[in-house]
Amino acid sequence: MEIKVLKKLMAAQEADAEISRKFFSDMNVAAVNMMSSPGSGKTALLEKTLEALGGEIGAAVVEGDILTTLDAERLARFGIQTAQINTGPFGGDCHLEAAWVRSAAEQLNLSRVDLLFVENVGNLVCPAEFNLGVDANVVLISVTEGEDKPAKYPIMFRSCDLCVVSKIDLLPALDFDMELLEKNIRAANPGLRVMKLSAKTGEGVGEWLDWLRGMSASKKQKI
Ligand SMILES: Nc1nc2c(ncn2[C@@H]2O[C@H](COP(=O)(O)OP(=O)(O)OP(=O)(O)O)[C@@H](O)[C@H]2O)c(=O)[nH]1
Ligand SMILES: [Mg+2]
Repeated sequence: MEIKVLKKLMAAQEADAEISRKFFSDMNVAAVNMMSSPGSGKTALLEKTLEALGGEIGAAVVEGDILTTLDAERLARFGIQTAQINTGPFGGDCHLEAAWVRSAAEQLNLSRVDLLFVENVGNLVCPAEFNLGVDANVVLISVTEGEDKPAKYPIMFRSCDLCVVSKIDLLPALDFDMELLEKNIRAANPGLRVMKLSAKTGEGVGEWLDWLRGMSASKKQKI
């Protein structure tokens, strides 16, 4: 019986994800879901991205946090539209769900938006289980988290299209084995594309921006 209930719940999530996929497609936006442990650098990378892109690509952000609008405020400084989802008032969920993201996105004027970033709640476990119907799922892992994370949290790495290894400017201060991390990533998801970058120094950010340009170009341009 429990299994049946769980199946029904997840089937409802998948149905919602399909509605969102159609919504993003109708709105002609490329939706990119950013996931990671708390503090891996999702907002910092978005800040760097918005600074580097300027107005080149129309962007907007749906922010997910248990409480606060701190990250949305950091990103609104770049003159983009932001919509905040706080899960705290309704149970403090540690992930976002497709219907919530769609409702938040519906609050935005997407007529000039080509790229819609979703910053998920900082968590390496739960967000991976919820299909948001986006165009791409991205996981960040910072070099301070340890090489073993893809082995310990494989579902996240399996459910993503891109893995960003962040904070590489800190490598000289750490005993971090990049080869071991990459081996663990490949074991979790052999085909997963990996990019290494620092939002602080900008090293490697060019490859990320090119990937975003490709995502945006896969949709009809609005500007
Ligand atoms: N040295 C260094 N620090 C970074 C880099 N990226 C982020 N940080 C720092 O890491 C901390 C957390 O960064 P955030 O961007 O807030 O992380 P987040 O993933 O958005 O965190 P949550 O939204 O709380 O899950 C901040 O103090 C950042 O300044 C980087 O590339 N290099
Ligand atoms: Mg953040």
